[in-house]
Amino acid sequence: MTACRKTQNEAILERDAVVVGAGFAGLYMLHKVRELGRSATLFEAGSGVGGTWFWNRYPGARCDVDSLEYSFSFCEELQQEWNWSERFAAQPEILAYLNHVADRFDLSRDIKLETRVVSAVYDETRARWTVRTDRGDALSVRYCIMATGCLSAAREPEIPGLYTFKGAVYHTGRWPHGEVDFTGKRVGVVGTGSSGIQVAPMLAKSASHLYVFQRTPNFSIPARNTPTDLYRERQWKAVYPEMHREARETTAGILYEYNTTPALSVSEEQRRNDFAARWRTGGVNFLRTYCDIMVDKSANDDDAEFVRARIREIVKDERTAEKLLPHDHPIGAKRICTDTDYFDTYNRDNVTLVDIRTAPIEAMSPEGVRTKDAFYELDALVFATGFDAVTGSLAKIDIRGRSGRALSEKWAGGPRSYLGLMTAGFPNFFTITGPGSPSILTNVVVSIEQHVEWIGAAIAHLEAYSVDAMDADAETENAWVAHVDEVAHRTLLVLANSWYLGANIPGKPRVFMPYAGGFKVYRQKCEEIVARGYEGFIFEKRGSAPHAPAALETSLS
Ligand code: NA7
Repeated sequence: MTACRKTQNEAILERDAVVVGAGFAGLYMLHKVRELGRSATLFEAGSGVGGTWFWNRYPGARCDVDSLEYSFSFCEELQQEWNWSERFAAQPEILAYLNHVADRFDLSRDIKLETRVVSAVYDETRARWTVRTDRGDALSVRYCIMATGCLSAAREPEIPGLYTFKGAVYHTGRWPHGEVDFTGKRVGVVGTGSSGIQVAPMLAKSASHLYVFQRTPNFSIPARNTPTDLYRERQWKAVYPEMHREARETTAGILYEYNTTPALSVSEEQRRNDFAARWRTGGVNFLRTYCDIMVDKSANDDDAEFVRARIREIVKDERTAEKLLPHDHPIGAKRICTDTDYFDTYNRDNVTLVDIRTAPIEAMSPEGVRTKDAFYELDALVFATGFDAVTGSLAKIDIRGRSGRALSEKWAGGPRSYLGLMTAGFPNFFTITGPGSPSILTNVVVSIEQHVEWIGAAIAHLEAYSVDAMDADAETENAWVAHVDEVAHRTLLVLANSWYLGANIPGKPRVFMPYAGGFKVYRQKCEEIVARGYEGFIFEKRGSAPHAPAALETSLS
């Protein structure tokens, strides 16, 4: 339904749904809402579609999930017609894919670019959301769907004097369009997470000198990227739906080689051989060498020691190698990185590792960076300092549910949701890959598809039975939040100061945000909850109801 309602001062456009964000999640959600015969507007802050892959266009940006798996499965023709050129696609190719998806499904006519949603307010009397943007749009919708992404609120450190620096400053998560030429420049990179580890080797190739400012050394596994194996691609395409179905039966939503053997049940020699084999194959599959690496500290220590030994082997200068060895967290407790020649980069004469753990950055001046014990003259500075993950983009929007309660207030002690899909007190407000769902611990495209399909089915259900509003039950939500926390504490994931826990943002409550119980278990729970009549959800129905099924009737409040 599309209509226009005039209030005292403004025209408010009426749509069935608003979708916020035009990444993988938003594009598929828009398509899904349309499939249901409902109207939707998608607002996107960027000047193009692509979400994470629109913004993170820094040199070296690349996915760490196999391209054949990091793509949509909802349309067989789409799967068949798209050809990936590499095992791990680089950012431009993923962005081209998402543009292709937008064109193929004619999504753009409902997408408003360069428009940031600033508020979403629930009106209990009408069971509708009023959504406003920074361009003056006002939309009244039944369904408010946040596809804002887990890694989209880029974070720049506050360094005294930063704005006096006369060189260029970049953030990997907000990289400019067009070529940035570092030829002959003295460049600094702050941060050695995935982005820093990907961008540093690229910058080292053109910069006259590259300084990598490292606060915490990180584990990284060689990606071993290759051009697409055409034989393998043909094999996949012959059985694409089966491959995706199989992936949905796994812990990570990825067809890794999962080993069910505990690490310490085999000999030390066997472990060395197994780790070495996975190291040779490359990729994050490395963490699946044994089944208990993320739950047994001794198994994890052994794995970590193997990687440290490889770093010592690769990096020729011993002092640099020692500084690069991660010791402060279990391997995999921070998102494992994959790289192309990251550690080798330190063998170049034009690359210096600067340990800012022992001598922190104190200030910037027009000429460069001053640490506690030295000054580094720079022409450009690249922040690879990460994101206010999972909740950061939602926190930027003034979201108000029942009785005008702000989401920021409800989540002041950490995000609270039921299944990462809904949060009690915010009816018809859905989050795709929200906190409390497996999201970034999985192949996020698989998680996104599962969420979009779940939300689509919920909307179809509400429409079929003329239900006005669906909400999470507060008690059930409390139980889910406790469960998410408890599951995380069964693993080693909580032993790092990671963005999973919000530990990278000063003042952010330390709560493990994604659901660590695995994709398969989570998906089954979601399906069972629906089969039991949307157990743990509350339905509100105002007008006279047509026939409602028993399951719906019992849950109507
Ligand atoms: P990450 O993984 O959060 O890494 C950020 C890096 O920046 C990390 O090494 C941080 O060190 C460092 N950092 C952050 N703030 C500072 C300050 N103030 N000073 C010095 N160093 C700092 O972000 P990425 O963009 O690399 O990757 C995010 C995800 O995107 C990744 O996991 C993939 O899933 C894709 P710290 O470890 O906090 O000491």
